[in-house]
Amino acid sequence: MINLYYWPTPNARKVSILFEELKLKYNLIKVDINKGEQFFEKFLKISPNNKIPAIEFEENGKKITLFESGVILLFFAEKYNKFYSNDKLKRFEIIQWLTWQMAGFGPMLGQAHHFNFYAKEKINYAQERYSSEANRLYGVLDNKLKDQEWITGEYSIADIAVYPWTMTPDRQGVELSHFDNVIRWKEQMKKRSAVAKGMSVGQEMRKNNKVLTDDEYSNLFGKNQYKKR
Ligand SMILES: N[C@@H](CCC(=O)N[C@@H](CS)C(=O)NCC(=O)O)C(=O)O
Repeated sequence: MINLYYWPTPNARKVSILFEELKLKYNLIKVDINKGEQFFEKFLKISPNNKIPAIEFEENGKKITLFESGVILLFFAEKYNKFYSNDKLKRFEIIQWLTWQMAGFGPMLGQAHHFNFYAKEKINYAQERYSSEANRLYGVLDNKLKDQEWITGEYSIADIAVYPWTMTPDRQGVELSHFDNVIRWKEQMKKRSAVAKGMSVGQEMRKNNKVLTDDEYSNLFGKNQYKKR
C-alpha cells in the first residue's frame, strides 16, 4: 500500500488523480500545512523540502520515499506504462510539458494567486507581473490545445499535472473566457471519473474558513518557514 502525504492543493491533487486513474490503493495521510505539520521531523525525513505531496511505499522489500509531484507522476507512469508513451520522442514531449507545468505554469500561477489573494499588503507591481505571466501561460496552453484534444495528443501525465492548477483563474488574475481551448479541455478533464475522484479526495481536511490566522500565515509564508526547519 502507498502512503500519500497530502493536503488538498493543486500539487497534491496531481498525484491523487494519477492514483485514481491507475486504480491504485493508497492511504491518504493528512499533513496540515496551515498548522505547520510539514515541519514535523518524521515528515521532513520523507520530504526534506517541507512540501506535500510525498509518498512512501515498499517495492521488492525496499522502502521507497519520493517527493516532488512531477517525479511521482513520472515514477508511476513509467512503472505501469500508462498515460505515457513507448515512443521516445512522444515520451519526451510529455516530459517537456510536465516540466513546463512544474517549472512555469505551477510556480507562476502560484505567485499570481499569492499576490492577488493571500498577500496582506497588495503590491501592484507584483500583482501585474504575475497576472501577466499567468495570462501568457494560459495562452501557451490554449495554443497547444488548438488542434488536439489533449496536451500532447493522447491523454497523459501532462494533462494530469496541469489541470489542478486551472481551478482558480480569478485568483490568478486570469479571465478564462479568453481561452476557449482551455475551457473545452477542462470540460473533458472534468468528465473523467478518476479526475473527479482525485480532485475531491481529502477535501474534508480543509476547514471552511478561508482566512488564514496569523500563525497559519506564518507557517505558510512567513517566519515559521525559516525557523521551523
Ligand atoms: N514542486 C513541488 C511543490 C510542492 C508545494 O509547493 N507544495 C505546497 C502545497 S501545494 C506545500 O507543501 N506548501 C507548504 C510549505 O511550503 O511549507 C511539487 O510539485 O511537489
